[in-house]
Amino acid sequence: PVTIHRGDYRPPEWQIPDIALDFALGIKETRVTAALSAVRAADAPAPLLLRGDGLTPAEVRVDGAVWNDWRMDGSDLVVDLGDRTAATVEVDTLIHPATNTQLMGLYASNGMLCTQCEAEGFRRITFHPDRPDVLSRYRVRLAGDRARFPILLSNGNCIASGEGEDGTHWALWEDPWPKPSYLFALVAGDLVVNRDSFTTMSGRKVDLGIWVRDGDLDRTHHAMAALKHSMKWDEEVYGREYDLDRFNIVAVSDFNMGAMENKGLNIFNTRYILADPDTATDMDYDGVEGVVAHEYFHNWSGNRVTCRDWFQLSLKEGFTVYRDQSFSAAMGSPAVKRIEDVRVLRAAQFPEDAGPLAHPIRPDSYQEISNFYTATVYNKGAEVIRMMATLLGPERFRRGTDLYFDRHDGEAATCEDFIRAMEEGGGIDLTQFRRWYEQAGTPKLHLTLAQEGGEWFLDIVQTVPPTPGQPAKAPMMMPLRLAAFAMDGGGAALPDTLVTLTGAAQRVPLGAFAARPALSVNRGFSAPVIVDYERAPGELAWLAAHDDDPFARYEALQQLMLDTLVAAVSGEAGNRDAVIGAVARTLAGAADDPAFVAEAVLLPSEAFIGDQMVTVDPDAIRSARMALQGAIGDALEGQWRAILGNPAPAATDLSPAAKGRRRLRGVALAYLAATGKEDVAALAFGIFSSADGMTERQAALATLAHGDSDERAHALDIFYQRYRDDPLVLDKWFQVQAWSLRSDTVAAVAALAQHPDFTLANPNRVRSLYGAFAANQAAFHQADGAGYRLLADLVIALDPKNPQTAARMIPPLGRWKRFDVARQALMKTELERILAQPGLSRDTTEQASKSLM
Ligand code: BAL
Ligand code: ZN
Repeated sequence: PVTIHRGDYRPPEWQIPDIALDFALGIKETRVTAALSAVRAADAPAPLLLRGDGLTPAEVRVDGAVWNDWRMDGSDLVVDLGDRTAATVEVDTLIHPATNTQLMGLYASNGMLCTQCEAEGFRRITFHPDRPDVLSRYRVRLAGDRARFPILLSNGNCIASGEGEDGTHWALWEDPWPKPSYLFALVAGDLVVNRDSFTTMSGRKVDLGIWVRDGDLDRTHHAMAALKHSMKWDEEVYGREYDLDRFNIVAVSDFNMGAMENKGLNIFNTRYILADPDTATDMDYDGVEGVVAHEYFHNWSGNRVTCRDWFQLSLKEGFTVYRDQSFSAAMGSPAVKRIEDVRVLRAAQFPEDAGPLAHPIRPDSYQEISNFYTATVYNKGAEVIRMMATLLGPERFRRGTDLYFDRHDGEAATCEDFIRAMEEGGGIDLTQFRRWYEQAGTPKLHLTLAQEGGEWFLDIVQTVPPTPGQPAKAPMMMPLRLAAFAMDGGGAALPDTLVTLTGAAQRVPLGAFAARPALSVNRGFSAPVIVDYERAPGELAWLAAHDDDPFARYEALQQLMLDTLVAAVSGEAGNRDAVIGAVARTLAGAADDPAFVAEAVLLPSEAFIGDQMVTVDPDAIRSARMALQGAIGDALEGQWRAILGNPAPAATDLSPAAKGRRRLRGVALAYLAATGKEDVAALAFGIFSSADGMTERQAALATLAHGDSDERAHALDIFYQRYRDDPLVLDKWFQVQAWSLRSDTVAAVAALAQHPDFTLANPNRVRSLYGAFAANQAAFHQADGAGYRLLADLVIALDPKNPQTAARMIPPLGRWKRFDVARQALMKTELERILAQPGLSRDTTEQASKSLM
């Protein structure tokens, strides 16, 4: 495969200010006529390069006349326009939505037609430059059978519609805002709508519509509320107003991503639109709110200001994730949201940064851009924006974003443009900070305390580990929030302080303390780094109880648990009693802030424990974690039972307090189950049966799924029978079984892959079974390699159908260096087996070959 390099960027030779598309829609066959008004941007004559993927031009016309001066270059169309400086180039093509299993371009899902164009799917619809720095005004005519496609939607405003012949009808859509082709969208199908409106800050009324299949309307209210909250929040916090008369969202069930920010016509995975208490958990509700906000916020951070090229992806994604995280924090608990976001970062991004697929948030090269929609570009990208916001403070950050939006409105911008706006708007020099865009790898801060006279100092040594292609690293600039406390309660304390780190070694004065102070460091997770610091005895327990920063309190308890777990994996005793004591003290605050307490008392995941070890031992980690969970369950049995003894809040109560109580009940049940007490299966089954909503029902089912009680089989059967016709809920049924801590999970997953309801055609279903399984560390890494084989079989079967989703399943196999030699060999064998498949996609080839390095 060809490698594309960031440094090779050249501006387009032709711009396409206007484009008219004409679709004669059919599920099996759709005829597309594209009229591109091309204007030469290069000084000298240059052919017009139109990208294509799987297309054949039926006819090419230039300025209305049939044109023969064109040739195919691979799958692209090259039109020779001589020395013209402008021309209207028309191309007719025929495409086949029903057989488009890649779900890129125009495809059929559940009898409707929809599109996904980011990053390079537009070229599967029609020939086009298909690069984000070519922006056009679109006029789109959709025509099709009225009975089959009563609803015809595209970007912008519907300016005309009418009846055609033979039961057809048509609609003409016009989007006044120039946009890149990746933001084009159309939807045609039999849909119903939840309509509402929003009045913008300048008093303009915007019609809002959420379009779904008949029967799903009642599940769209949360998404609509989230949309209206997002619109208001973006006005209040960023001064950004919506810019069209209508905003439509369509939910489709077969979708590679979570959702897509097409201008004025967002297309969503049903998973991030549909929610009601019977079928969606609190986490699902939060997911809907966050993704609706994310896609809406893209209207400014992505659409009005777009990316010059795909290397700049984090310009829109990192910034927009930061925006949606801030929004969700404002809608609920900022502390809990921060904990959740950091957990995601550590679970998905830190391993990526430490493995063969590590890349900077602005990559230097790629073979297939779809492989770079990663936790690094998204979540680490958001952390990088957050650090700039922290360094600048809210007012100067707002001045920076205002400058960015105003200066680049209507443009295709770069990460450099964003940083420059921050520098000028915020009055700060970010020269060194730019390294976050250039260097991959999670920085490590090695901390030691020093004492001179009565004064204490923190010595910080920063290292950034080598990553593929980047053997040596320079120190990063970062904001580090810290505080110090006298543990005896008396004496001085260093209040919350923001230190800007720049050097490889730096000394920070902490002040005068009579004895070694407790150090609260990287408060709020102000920088996405790993902190290495030898704590004094009792320090973590003290911080877990007394730190005034909730994130730092959470972190202290997690570190205490982690130290004990890592010790146990190595056969040492660790300090179980300290953990139990700290959990008990934290639980005492459960009535005031159940959501925070639930997060804080959760044990670190098996994968995160593994990340602390030189060689991951999945079986020892599982045993150690289960043993500690059982010990905490036993020691605090009364507290867990008391939490479950109180009545659950009504499932319709979605207040942060109610969600927190439900979360804590789920955690309590898991701790009780870990005790192995005989009555727990019956208790869980009771909760499962009497639950009035999915949060409690799923938590009870997941707990039962770990065990081997009669109740387990019974509950799984009841759940299946009740929800077998609801794809999103059936996904949960697959998921809880793939997550199971049972020793026969590999065999169970293999059997579930043969279940009549399992299908490779639906990415959600694939992720619910195999994505959950690959995250189940001990099962996936079963010593005989059966888990690896299972995942590789999936990749091989899925790649010809949907290479994008197949390639995203590979990273767990690429972590082989972290395991023992026997597992390494087994993992590499599977990667090699994948690579040996004839006709392997570019997506999977890139991921598998890099994973072997
Ligand atoms: N732009 C792809 C989907 C998303 O990040 O919103
Ligand atoms: Zn996005």
